[in-house]
Amino acid sequence: MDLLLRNIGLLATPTGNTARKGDSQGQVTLIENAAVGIENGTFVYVGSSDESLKGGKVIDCECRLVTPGLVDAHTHLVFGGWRQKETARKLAGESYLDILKSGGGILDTVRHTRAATEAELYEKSAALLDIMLAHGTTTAECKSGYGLNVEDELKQLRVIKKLNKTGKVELAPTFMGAHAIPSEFTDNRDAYIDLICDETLPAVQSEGLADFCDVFCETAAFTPEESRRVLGKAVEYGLIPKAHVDEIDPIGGAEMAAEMGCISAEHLIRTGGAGIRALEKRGVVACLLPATSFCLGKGYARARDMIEAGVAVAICTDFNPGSSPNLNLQFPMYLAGLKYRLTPAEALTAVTLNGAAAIGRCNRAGSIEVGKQADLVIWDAPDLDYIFYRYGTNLVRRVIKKGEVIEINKYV
Ligand code: IZC
Ligand code: ZN
Repeated sequence: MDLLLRNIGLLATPTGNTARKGDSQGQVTLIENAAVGIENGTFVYVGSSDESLKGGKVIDCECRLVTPGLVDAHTHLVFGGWRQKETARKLAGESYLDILKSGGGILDTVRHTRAATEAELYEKSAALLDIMLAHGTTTAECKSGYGLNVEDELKQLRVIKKLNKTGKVELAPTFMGAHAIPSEFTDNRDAYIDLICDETLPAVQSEGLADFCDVFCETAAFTPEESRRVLGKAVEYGLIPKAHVDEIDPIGGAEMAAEMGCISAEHLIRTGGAGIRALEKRGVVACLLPATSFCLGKGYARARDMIEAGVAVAICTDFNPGSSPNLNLQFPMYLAGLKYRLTPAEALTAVTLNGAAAIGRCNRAGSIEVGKQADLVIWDAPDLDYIFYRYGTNLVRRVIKKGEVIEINKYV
């Protein structure tokens, strides 16, 4: 063993290589006085802390909590500018969609992203990614969608590719050219969808820049019909579909996502019973984003109903400059308890194994099990309840990513 973690007060992890649904979402393995052995970036021992265990480097976890590294399965990490000026507009009564319709919101970020060079976007995103890692995220999904033309979508995706090579957080790249209709196509939306299908998608595929394709199916963005067209084309190009649905208006998005065989559906704030049943039937992971509900001051998704209906629930930050400028997954974890009434065990599964399932990686990430890649968090916490209780402070002490130890925080 290259690395041995001993004297773990409590090891808490979901197990398995598939998303956990229904009752099994809340069934996590708990081992007191545990140890974990790591070799070549992979877990080789998970069990009790036996004195006879020997390792190269030994870390005494001093009775702390250890969980899998967090998987943030929904972020818009790479963008130019910020949108702090929108806060005053929101407080004065303008809604997210009002701001978008007036040429602000996503379109404001598009202007700044187009104006930024690839190197500038890389520097900015790398610094943001370090903050994510410091809060326990070891794998994240990352979307384009602020270029909205061939060249600038590719620019964003190339930044993601480079971050993946150089940074410690692993990224799952998603093409999201269907995030908004760019201003130059306001009066000709079909032509923009043609551009995505006929030019941007083929270019993304030929450079191998994305694994997934996402669409913003919403009033003032893309209709379910338009979303079907984009996702259908993406599947032809070998990308796995995802969709932002029912965030603001329920226009049939969840049903569309299920019909298109999406691996995950995002937001689902307004999704009702029929939508929940459709997701369950097709095994779509529900990526819920409670920090976005918090930021928009709107309702919360029916997470309990989803779990009870047998839908696998993941919880993510939705980090973006408009509706969720927060990189810390611990905050939505807290909201999952307060607003969704998830138990700590259900919420832990939501930010680890089920997050990994939403990006097709739960065979190698999302749990602490022999054979999986060695991603974990050592928390400054004595038990699982504690990390769903002390919101507002970063409780991460150390992160281990593929066996590499990263010191985060000595004083919590
Ligand atoms: O930049 O506003 N909902 N897309 C859909 C977003 C939020 C990101 C943004
Ligand atoms: Zn999003």
